[in-house]
Amino acid sequence: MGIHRSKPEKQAQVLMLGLDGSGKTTLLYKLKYNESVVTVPTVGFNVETLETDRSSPSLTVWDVGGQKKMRPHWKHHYTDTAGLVFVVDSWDRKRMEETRKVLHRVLRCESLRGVPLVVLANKQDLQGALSPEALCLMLDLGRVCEGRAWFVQPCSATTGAGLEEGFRRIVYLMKTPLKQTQEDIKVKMRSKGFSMTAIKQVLLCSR
Ligand SMILES: Nc1nc2c(ncn2[C@@H]2O[C@H](COP(=O)(O)OP(=O)(O)OP(=O)(O)O)[C@@H](O)[C@H]2O)c(=O)[nH]1
Ligand SMILES: [Mg+2]
Repeated sequence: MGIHRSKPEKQAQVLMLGLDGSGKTTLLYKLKYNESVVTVPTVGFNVETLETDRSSPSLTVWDVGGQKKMRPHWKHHYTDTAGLVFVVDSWDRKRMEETRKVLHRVLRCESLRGVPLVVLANKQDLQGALSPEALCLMLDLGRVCEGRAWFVQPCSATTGAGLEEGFRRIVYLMKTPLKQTQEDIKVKMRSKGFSMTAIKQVLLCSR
């Protein structure tokens, strides 16, 4: 799926998933109202509209509860999803294996085939948080994201750092065919004088 038309749609659905406690609700309200809310575990979902630039559709963002008992409901949101945002608690190494399994299961769903993915490496404000590169490896993203556009964005829902970039990235991936995405990154990095090694490293995190 995705948005590959010259005239933008008025709105596009972005589905935000991730384990319970990864920070989905906190970041949704930080983005929408620039407020730090005190959250309780989401039972059901929250939905908010985020405006983007004029040439892009506004985003209807669905934040669905991530507790185990909520995960069977995720699939009901897949059909109209144009972009997937998967939020990870980068600090919690103990739950990385669970995170990997859950993410892989989601990505195997036929109805999400080819849907672009942004992994938000959240809680970067905490000392000892895993880097995006480390997350790429631990979640085995290179292999599981074969055939889809993807990117790992470091962020903090507490400070707000990286959140807008993450959602700008999902809009970009939804609008841009996969090959073009990689080419754009290469050209931009070359023009800024980055070495081929650095470019390859970035492409590893953004196929
Ligand atoms: N330090 C830090 N804490 C965060 C960050 N984002 C969220 N938290 C905290 O993590 C806890 C869980 O956040 P939620 O936003 O409720 O998590 P959730 O992903 O919506 O959880 P479910 O609704 O159960 O799926 C809260 O105590 C938040 O304050 C962050 O970037 N940094
Ligand atoms: Mg929540």
